Amino acid sequence: MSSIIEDIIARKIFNNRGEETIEVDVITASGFGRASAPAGKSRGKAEVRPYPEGGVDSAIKKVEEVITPEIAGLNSDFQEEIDNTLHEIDGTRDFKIIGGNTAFAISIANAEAAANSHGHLLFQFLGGNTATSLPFPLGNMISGGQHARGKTPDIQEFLALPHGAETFSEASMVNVQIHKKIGDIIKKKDKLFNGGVSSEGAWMANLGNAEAFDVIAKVCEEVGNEYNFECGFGIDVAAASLWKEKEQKYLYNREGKKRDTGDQLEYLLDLIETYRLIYVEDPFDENDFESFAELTKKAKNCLICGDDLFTTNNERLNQGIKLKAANSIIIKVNQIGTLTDAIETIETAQKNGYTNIVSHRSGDTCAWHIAHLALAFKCPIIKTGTIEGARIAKINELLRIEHFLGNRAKMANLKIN
Ligand code: 2PG
Ligand code: MG
Repeated sequence: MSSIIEDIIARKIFNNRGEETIEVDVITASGFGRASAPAGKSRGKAEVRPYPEGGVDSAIKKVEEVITPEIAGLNSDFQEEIDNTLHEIDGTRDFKIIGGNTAFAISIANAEAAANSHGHLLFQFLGGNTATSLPFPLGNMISGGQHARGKTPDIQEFLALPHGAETFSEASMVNVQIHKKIGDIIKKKDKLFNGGVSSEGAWMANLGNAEAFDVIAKVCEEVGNEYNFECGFGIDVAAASLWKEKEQKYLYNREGKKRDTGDQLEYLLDLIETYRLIYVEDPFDENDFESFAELTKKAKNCLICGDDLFTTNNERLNQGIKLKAANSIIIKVNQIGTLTDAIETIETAQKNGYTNIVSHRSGDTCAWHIAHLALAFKCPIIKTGTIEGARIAKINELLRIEHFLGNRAKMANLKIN
């Protein structure tokens, strides 16, 4: 068995939005790995650059002309060495030269190729025998903000989290039921509703924020009662996309309201209390660590999560930890570039009592690697939508893993602090 890399092949494929993306095959002497890069719509400003100038075509050229000659011959077992080599080849902090998505696809394909060369599944190769805890699925049900068009809510995502489920199959089934029931209610409420969904498969409907809260609250309660366990819910405000720097206000277009930072804090605390939200992602602009900290201090029994705030970046996370800015973090490997970079951030989060939430992007492919990362790195939550091809690919992979683990499978230890 040899994990020595013989070749890297890069090609252009599409994501679920029909945007071009990069896919990479890493071929070792006795194995193979394949990964493709997702794409964000509401991207954090501190994310690495997805592609070099010239886009996917130019990224593919870089793989052929510059990267493969350096990486072929290395051992895929040594993930850090592969990832460091990618950094050395690029030489910039934000992967401007080769593109963060290029680094991402090679890094993840390499991990899979190494696992495959040893005849292991990815989650076991990376996480060992103790990787048996399945994450709770945080499922997007209603889309708004930059993820939707028309008269949709200002808040980007309304998400269910069936944290009382005993198995992953049960949790994912509950999310499917919630999605369906919300759709039925919207159809009844709005005769003109045509069943439109966003790229994450969440309903894209003529609802204000308050209506969306009422609908998801009612349905989560109903379905939770049916299944006899607690099903909470929460939101991704994606507040950086509402923030108007000049006016120093959050603009809620649909609601016709502007909120300054103080109003925003009050509004969110009120929502958390009224709807018993257990999850609030990016409640403030991505540079407002202080207001994040205010909310984290004041909110009870709620995960306050940084996505654009941290961009999976260890330095930004350390800054947040110092300021007590949040208690959970979104992990999107392509925000930072390589698996090694993401693992560093995951470990910092774990050491500091943060909840790691491994996440898809709004533009995604049917690659399922994040399902394996959740188990390998003991992330208690996976944020990966509910229904839609690229989301189902990840959910189904977790169902396969649960089936494969049999009675060793258990749900992750999730604390809503
Ligand atoms: C987010 C994500 C995924 P995007 O804001 O959390 O839902 O969106 O991939 O567009 O950054
Ligand atoms: Mg987000």
